[in-house]
Amino acid sequence: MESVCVDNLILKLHDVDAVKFGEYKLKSGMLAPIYIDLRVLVSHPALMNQVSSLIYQRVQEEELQFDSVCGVPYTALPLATIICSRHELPMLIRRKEAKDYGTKRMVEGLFRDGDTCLIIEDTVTSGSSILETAEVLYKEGLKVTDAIVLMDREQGGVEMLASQGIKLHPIISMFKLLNVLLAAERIDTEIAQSIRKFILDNNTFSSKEAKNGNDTPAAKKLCVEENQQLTYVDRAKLRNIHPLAAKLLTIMEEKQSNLCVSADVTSSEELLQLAECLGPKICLLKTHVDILKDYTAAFSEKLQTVAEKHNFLIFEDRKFADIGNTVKHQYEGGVYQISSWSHIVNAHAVPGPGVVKGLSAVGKPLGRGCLLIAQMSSQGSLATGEYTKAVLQMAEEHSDFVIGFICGSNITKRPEFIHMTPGVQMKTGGDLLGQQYSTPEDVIINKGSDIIIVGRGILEAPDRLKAAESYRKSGWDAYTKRVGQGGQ
Ligand code: 5BU
Repeated sequence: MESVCVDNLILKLHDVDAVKFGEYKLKSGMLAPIYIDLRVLVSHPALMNQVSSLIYQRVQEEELQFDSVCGVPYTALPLATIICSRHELPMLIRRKEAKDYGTKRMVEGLFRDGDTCLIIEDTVTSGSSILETAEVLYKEGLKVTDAIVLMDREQGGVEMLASQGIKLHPIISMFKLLNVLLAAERIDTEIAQSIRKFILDNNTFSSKEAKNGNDTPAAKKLCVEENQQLTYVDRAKLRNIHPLAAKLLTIMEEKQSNLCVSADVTSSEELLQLAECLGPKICLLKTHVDILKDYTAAFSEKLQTVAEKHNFLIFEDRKFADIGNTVKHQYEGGVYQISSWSHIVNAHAVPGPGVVKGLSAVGKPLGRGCLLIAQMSSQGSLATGEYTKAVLQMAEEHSDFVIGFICGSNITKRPEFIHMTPGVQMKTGGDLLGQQYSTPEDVIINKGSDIIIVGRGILEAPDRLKAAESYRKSGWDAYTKRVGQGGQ
């Protein structure tokens, strides 16, 4: 229903020339193959109503909590007005310039110190106009946690705002817009392709921005080396981070460990001994509970006790990959009752968003988190390119439950997502069944991942504890080098 509505809106926006194709000079001087001008909306009252309804629908779907609404001047101002009037919500108006007589207020309307204000915007490229409005609101003692935008050009705005603690909820993304116009034969494949390339090549959330000096100090710090210098502890403090991700990042910093041991053993006693012995060295213990020959509920209780004692989290590498209704049962019920003891699980994105929704229905109320499998370490994996990008988008749309990815390299600059990489050994190479190994340094420094997942590199070592310590140290040294704290 919702997607029919959005598709229809996209066509209407094209009809009224709010979306144009050709060669357009942007404010920055750059030539762009697409131009989006939502200022024309005011001349089309039916469209204004449709857009306002979609924005409010999003507010409800996301269950956003706020005390007032502010539209970024000027285009989003009438949209905010319609929404606030229709739903009887208090509105604030941000002045572009303080008037030189009277109160000199920058924000008009009633509010209290500490109130939360929801920002509404028509289109986002870098996110700077939302940030500008948020900064005016901050000065008045207001908080901004969320913003809704009709059209996201997917050029880094979501990531930049996330780095500033603002979660952006886009209604139409550039890629969606292109797909709809392509399907309706309003544009041809060549134009769609050239715009996709332009968007991917012109992401504004990059080190260039920081060098230009256009950013706030926090954004500058985040942009250096594409977000690689932010510490785990800095990320744990991000305003919009999932509490479980924050907990994991805090454990990592406290234990100086970005090591996840993959406890691929077949007896529960051996697994518990492993957890007890390696517990102090790890931030996370990964299990494949279905390879245990003697699983009992008592085992999972004991494992939780060891996890608490040594302060690590448990990650059941279950790789859910069915429709929402089935994964719900697989996660909650059966012999293993995974949701009752595993802090983190993972899922393939193949079934579409239903898999995340099904898992989230069980896991979210328990404070659990999920990793989406964006890439795999095995040779010939199909999880690459466009698939990986679609996984990222799915994660962004469900960031209240998805805390990160299984991947081979950093796939998003959004610092609240944790990247975990399997296929790690001290030497590169592989096994006879397609596993491929990278070194801890390569994974953390060159690939920009956060956590190394090590199985046989430790399990097959003559001294598992000694091996775990050397992986912990390699992973941690690589991280300190990456964030520029090495040798201190
Ligand atoms: P190894 O012994 O370090 O090769 O074990 C790697 C573990 O990570 C093993 O449990 C796999 O099931 C798991 N894994 C992986 O190797 N590659 C992947 O892409 C994913 C999981 Br997803």
